[in-house]
Amino acid sequence: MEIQLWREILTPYELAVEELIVKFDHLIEEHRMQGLYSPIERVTGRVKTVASILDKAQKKNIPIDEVEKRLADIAGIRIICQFVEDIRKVVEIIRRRTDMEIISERDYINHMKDSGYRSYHIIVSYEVQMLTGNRKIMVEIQIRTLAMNFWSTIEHSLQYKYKKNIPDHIREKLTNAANAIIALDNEMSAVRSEIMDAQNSFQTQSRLISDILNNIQNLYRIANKREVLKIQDEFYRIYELNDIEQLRRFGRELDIIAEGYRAQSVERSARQITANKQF
Ligand code: 0O2
Repeated sequence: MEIQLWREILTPYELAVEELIVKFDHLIEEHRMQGLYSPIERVTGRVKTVASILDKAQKKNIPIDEVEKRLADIAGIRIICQFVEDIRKVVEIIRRRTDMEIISERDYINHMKDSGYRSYHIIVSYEVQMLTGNRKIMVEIQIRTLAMNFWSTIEHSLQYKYKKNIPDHIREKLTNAANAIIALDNEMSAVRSEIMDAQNSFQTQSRLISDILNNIQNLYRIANKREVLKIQDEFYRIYELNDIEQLRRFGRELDIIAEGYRAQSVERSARQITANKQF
């Protein structure tokens, strides 16, 4: 098949991957904006290369003109979670969505592959709107923890290096490492609530500080310079105390002052959302 034709074939898959990354990234953002712990840590995606599609088609005896119908992972999304428990939550989120329809699910977490590979796979049907009309395509979503991802990335590169014939002594090490990953994920689960508390309080604090700084910045424009400098010094003093309650109280008092100056911009959060999207 001509390269140009492959480009055309892969265009809707590229669009699907881009759209889904934006959607899952936005879910992370929504959780954070509401002060909630996000079960999704990060999202990546890729469209399989033509070489890799041809390779897989050949191995599975799939004729080229049936590749789109029979290869479910031309478009792939990878969702990385911090804890094993988060994977179930992400699966529930995907099940509830109306913009994608689940075709199949594979649980390689409770049913680890012989290689030691662990991950939760969902194949969804996802509609993209192209210039030429709407197209429903299959997308494979892989959901796994940071630790599982570490293992599978290393194993994947070794498979590539040894052309899928990994020597026994390395295979053995990978099996040991896979068991260590299970133990690590279990250990992390045991301290999950403490880690989540620490992360939540860090997020609350950084949101509070950013609100205070926004208020001070707004006051700079309209209030008396000397008064704003005094407020700023007070902020630095309280900040150094490292006491979230005092910071909260200061934030509330500052809100009242800013309100008095009509400086507390209602557009603030809208502007913050726009800024986040630029990254
Ligand atoms: P790549 O290079 O990541 O795209 P099947 O439905 O069982 O006939 P398929 O499609 O191989 O065939 O399904 P499976 O086994 O669920 O694998 C889908 C993808 O999961 C693979 O895609 C890998 O990305 C990942 N995967 C599966 N098994 C392993 C494993 O043992 N090690 C690692 N590192 N990844 C694995 P590709 O196309 O094989 O590879």
